[in-house]
Amino acid sequence: MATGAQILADMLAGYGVSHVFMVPAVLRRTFAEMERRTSIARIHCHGEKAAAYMADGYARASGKPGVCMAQVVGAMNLAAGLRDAHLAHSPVIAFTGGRDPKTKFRKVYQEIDDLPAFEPVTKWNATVDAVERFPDMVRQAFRVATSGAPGPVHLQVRGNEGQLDQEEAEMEPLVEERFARVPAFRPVPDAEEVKKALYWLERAERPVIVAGGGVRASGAPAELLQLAEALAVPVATSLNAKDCIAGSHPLSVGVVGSYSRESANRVVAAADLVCFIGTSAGGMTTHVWQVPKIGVAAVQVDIEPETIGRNYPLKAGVLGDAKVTLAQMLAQCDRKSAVRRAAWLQQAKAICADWREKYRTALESDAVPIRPERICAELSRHVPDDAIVLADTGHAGMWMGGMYDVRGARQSFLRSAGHLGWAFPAGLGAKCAAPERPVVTFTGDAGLWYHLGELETAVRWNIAAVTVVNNNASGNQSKRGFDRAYGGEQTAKARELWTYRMVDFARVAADIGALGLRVEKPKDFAPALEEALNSRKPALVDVVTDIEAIAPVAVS
Ligand SMILES: Cc1ncc(C[n+]2csc(CCOP(=O)(O)OP(=O)(O)O)c2C)c(N)n1
Repeated sequence: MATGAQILADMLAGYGVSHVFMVPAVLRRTFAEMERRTSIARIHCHGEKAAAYMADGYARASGKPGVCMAQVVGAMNLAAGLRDAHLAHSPVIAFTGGRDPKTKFRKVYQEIDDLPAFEPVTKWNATVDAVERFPDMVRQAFRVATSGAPGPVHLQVRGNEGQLDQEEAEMEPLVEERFARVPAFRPVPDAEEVKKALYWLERAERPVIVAGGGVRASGAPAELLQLAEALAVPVATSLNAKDCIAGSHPLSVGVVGSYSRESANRVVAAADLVCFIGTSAGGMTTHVWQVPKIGVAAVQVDIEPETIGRNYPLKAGVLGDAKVTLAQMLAQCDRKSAVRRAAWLQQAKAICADWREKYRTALESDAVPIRPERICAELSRHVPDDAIVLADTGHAGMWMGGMYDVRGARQSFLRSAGHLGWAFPAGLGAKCAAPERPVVTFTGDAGLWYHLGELETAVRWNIAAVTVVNNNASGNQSKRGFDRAYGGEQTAKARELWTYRMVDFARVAADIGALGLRVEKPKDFAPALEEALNSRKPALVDVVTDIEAIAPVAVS
């Protein structure tokens, strides 16, 4: 006989989970068993949404499911935190306490029916109602989270605090290693469809590849580059797949879409064939289907059948794992066809050179207050070769998507899929997943404020991630929108809609026990970043930036 708590603790350890992120009180007995039976770190956070973001950062940094937990009253806070994981196809497994059939509908303290709230943010949303179901339900949770296009899963455990874990049954903590990380399966594509995709790619005179997060999930960046090089095809990426090609690679044209680099949008707009790989070609990556225009000749490779052709009618649609498919395409492709694209490559290069020239002044700016473009350029140069870099959304995504360059295959780039405030806790989760790698998070001050309390969590656990704050005492991405809303130029009073007090976050950080460094001059940024990385402590680099700096809008 075993308790649910023993089984759950053993199974999480069996799947290789090293950290769980939670706010008590949930699955208390399981936490006691974790201490007795495993070396899993139980990261006790200040908020459930941040706990979900930490689990998400952990998952994206490692490819292993990230685990977060909340009792019934915190369940919707946790669900809110799964929104970004859902949009980003990140394998997060959320456990919550839930209603007991013996007492439901009787106005139990703190209780409502939370289950529907998890429906739109999960691939699978289920209840564990009898203790003997722990083994199969936990296995299914890992299976769903890691297979196909990955995504979040929710298990609601009976009892407002999941007290079902105290009960006993005859059960075994059997785990299936295949589902301990992404990708669980590598489906092999249909040979005819691979041939068809190559047929179109080889004949195109101005083709471009648009690579998405599926390429990273599949571990296929090397195969992507080999195919692009063999056929001489420029590569644009979604923001989610920015780390699939170095910014300095001769075929790299940048991030395409809304939070993008102008050169990528120009190249994709001029292409005569677009090859989508591991991307849903959604609104963000295509600037609401303006780049490229619907009707362009297109081929698509994806692991999800319903994604293939959803947004662009196709000449060929290949259902398969990105790595396996790209390797097959590489083995079969006609390398001689590359000569057909010499003029196109020159054109793409010229477009990229134009972009660099246009933004050189901003990227090298010595202005005080500091320009965000300069921070991005400093990060491109100075983050270590094996760093994990995270960017928040809004302006942080625009600045980093457009102005930052990944330097090589050992660097990772993770981005918020749209939720302001994601990056700081996600960076802490990423550091838990990869303690040996430097983690550098770029966020605005509005983004930081959301979960600033988690700095105490970072100090308590010595999670030595570095957070760079683009501190303009505002959410100034909103400035342009409010100018428009006021019919041209906003009133002075309208600033109350998007500005804050200027706060010295370095002092706040120091008070909490982290390293806090304030940077007011561009030349002081690189030494501060180095000091932060070397400190081996949670560190916050608070950069005072220009409130008038507005990121360029996407070109369509
Ligand atoms: C959860 C959530 N709420 C609201 C927004 C809308 N939003 C996007 S950017 C932004 C302000 C960003 O401010 P900050 O992080 O300080 O960066 P800045 O624009 O100042 O560079 C807001 C409110 C969002 N993306 N996510």
